[in-house]
Amino acid sequence: MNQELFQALSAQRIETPSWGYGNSGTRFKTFSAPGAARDVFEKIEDAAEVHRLTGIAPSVALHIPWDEVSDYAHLRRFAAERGVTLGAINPNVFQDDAYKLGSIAHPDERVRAEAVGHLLACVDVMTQTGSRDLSLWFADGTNYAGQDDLRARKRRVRQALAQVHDALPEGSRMLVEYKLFEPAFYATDLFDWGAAYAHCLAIGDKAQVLVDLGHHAQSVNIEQIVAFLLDEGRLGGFHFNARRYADDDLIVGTTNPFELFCIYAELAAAEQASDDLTRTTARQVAYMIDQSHNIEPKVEAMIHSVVNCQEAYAKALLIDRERLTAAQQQGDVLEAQRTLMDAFRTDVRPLLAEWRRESGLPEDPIQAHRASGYQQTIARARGTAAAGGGFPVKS
Ligand code: PSV
Ligand code: MN
Ligand code: MN
Repeated sequence: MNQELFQALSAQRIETPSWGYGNSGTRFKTFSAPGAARDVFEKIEDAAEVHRLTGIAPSVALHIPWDEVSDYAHLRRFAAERGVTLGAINPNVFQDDAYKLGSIAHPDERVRAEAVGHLLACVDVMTQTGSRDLSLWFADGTNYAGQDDLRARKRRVRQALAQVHDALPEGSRMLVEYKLFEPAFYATDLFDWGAAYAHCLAIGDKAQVLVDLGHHAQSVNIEQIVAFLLDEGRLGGFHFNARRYADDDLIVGTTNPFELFCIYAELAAAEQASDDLTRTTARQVAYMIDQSHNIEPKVEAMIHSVVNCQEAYAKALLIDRERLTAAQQQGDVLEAQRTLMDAFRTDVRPLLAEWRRESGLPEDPIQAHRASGYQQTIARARGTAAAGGGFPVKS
């Protein structure tokens, strides 16, 4: 296999989310899955299994307080013994009763202070877990016109984010996620990439934008947002998933394989860019999955997700860049499009099987998982834990 291609595939990383291994689901009903992880230790065991079979998922994101423990050093060792590390820390300021009208944008200063206190406590957790990224998503927003002062809310958000930014240790980052709507339905305080970007620019270099594929209006060109943020040096990370209607959190690359390919096409190009800022930004992007599998076997669903990202990236690496640039410069619209489609239509499964063989991994991770009996073992050992009803989800 081409050496450069092999190296790029070996360097790919996908972080899996702790909340994807527990009983988590939709707004309406969370179905109990046999063997679903019951605590953070079992979630880490499952994440380690995904990494063992895929070789490119060596870290697991934590959600605090869902994954809160009294001894993070112990948790870190527990993960290391299983061959994984603790990844992004995701603070949760959307489930307490106090946050009914928001967290960092709440009209009451005391609630804002409580929320910022939790975010700062999570910065402390990061230092214990060895995490580089604090991944921030806020449910803040309003349901009715006139419910609150939109400009005041923006200022409250800015102040809180700046406070957290300034508490971040050197070398760490805060990833600011945006979302068009839900749970607020009239206005969301961090409603799109522009709002997140404006806050990041204002508060400092450690703040970058996180793109969640499920958080846009229908037909928004996400790869263009990606290209723009890469070029500005402000793309920090991804939450991969697939959507059809809203924030569906389905398996990445199922409803959106071409979108996923186009996103990776931008990233693969930026990784080789001659511009230093773009190249270093691209090489530090945190790739994470943010899904909650409700009807699927969870570990297998996660392997499936990681493999889908790997296939999209492999296709992006196969784009004939010289041919593409020549067509673009000649204004040859259809040749440029065909160049991209040639890569997209390539069946990369044999190539990836070869890469896995050379990397000492099972050629077909899903088949290997099915044959391993892992699912049956955890179902026996853990049983079927009772799951909750509707929202709150993903716990
Ligand atoms: C919100 O929809 C979100 O995508 C955020 O990333 C959260 O951290 C994650 O889901 C888990 O609730
Ligand atoms: Mn997300
Ligand atoms: Mn989401």
